[in-house]
Amino acid sequence: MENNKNEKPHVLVIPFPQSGHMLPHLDLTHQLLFRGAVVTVVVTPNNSTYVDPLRRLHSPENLRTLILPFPSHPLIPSGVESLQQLPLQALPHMLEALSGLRDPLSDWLRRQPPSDLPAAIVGSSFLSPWINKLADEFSLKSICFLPINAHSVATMWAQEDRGFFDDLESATTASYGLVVNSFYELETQYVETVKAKFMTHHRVWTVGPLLPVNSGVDRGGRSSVPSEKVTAWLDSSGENSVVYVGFGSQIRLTKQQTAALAAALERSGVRFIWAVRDAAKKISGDSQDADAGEDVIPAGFEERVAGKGLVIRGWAPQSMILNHRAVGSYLTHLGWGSVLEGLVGGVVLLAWPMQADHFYNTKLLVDELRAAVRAGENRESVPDPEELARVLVESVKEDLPERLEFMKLREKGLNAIKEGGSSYNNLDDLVRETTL
Ligand code: AWU
Repeated sequence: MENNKNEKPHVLVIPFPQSGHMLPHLDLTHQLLFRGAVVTVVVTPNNSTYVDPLRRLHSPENLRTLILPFPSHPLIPSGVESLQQLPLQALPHMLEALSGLRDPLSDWLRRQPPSDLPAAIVGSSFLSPWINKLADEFSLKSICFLPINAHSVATMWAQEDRGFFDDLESATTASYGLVVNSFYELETQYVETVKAKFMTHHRVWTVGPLLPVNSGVDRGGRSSVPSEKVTAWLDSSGENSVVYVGFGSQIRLTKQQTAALAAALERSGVRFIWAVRDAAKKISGDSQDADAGEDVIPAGFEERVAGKGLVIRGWAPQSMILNHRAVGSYLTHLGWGSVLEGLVGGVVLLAWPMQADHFYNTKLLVDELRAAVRAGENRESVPDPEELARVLVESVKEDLPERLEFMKLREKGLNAIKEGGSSYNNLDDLVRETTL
């Protein structure tokens, strides 16, 4: 992407602090920098480490970080600056708190010399109600980023009365454009629907699968198990023989679900890595019973599966695991970032949808494209260990029909991000749009 020497577009990036949003948003930022943009990333202090992988790749002249204090909120414990540390019910409080960034950002923009003002903001759609106003105040383009696919956008935006999501959706449709972490060849008709029915213009850019800037061991956080131990364990496993079990950065299983999953893993006899999230912090007035969290793995389980299974409590080097040749399938909630990591890693997805877009991702991948296997129902369901064990055993078989279908999608996705591919070209177009 050729840029006029002194015409490097300056983009203000404002991500939403939750791994499923922040990680792909920073992977997008890498693509903007790679195409010659200057970027200022806005984070709060405890989220600054997310930018480290980018700092290792780009000069401070091109990649700047604006660290602003996290705006306090009565229902968010102090020190908490990311939604994944809280139950999902805290989302409205988090959105309300983050709207407190508007004034300090307005002051910062007012202090910038005109030559250094950004031309556009690429902000999280979740923050678009106030980002749009900030952009208008300084005549900047407000471009929204969502880490989900167009099928989910079209489905969710067609629904009525989605509470506070209605504000986010109407602000996003009123913005200059929408960027989604998907690829045109995966869901052509849904991309066209979002353009025609919601955004009512062509500026919907599919830019994925966004490759992790750092698919290394500390992507999104320090691995709770030494990475060399995870790698050695995988290296000692046969090709496509391991099932990776993980439900993203937000979901925690109940004790009953954990027990059923443990029983299924034990019965199946498959080799597995199981990432178990630590317990969420309580928000005041939270009536939710204690989440599963760490140490609810049934007593004796790890001893009984020693050699066959590896339990990682806390943060797992998920992207590295999914890219390892030994991993053949992934029991997942179908959070979209995780789906794309499974796609790039070439593993079969076993769908146990839990919230939000997971159900629409299941409809797309399992029902429509027959490229994934259903393995669980929802946030409350407790799987039958016998049935789940059967699904786990089947999932590591080479000739599984869903594997063959998913590999075809993988091919399309990798072509989309190659030079000349649809996502590659959309990223070029997006950077051009931030200069005009
Ligand atoms: P993922 O897409 O799984 O997202 P979630 O964390 O589930 O959060 C949005 O993301 C979805 O639309 C929402 O429904 C919600 C949200 N990770 C890791 O490296 N180690 C771990 O132990 C756990 C997670 C990484 C993982 C991925 C990200 C989670 C998009 O689901 O590799 O990059 O965290 O993304």
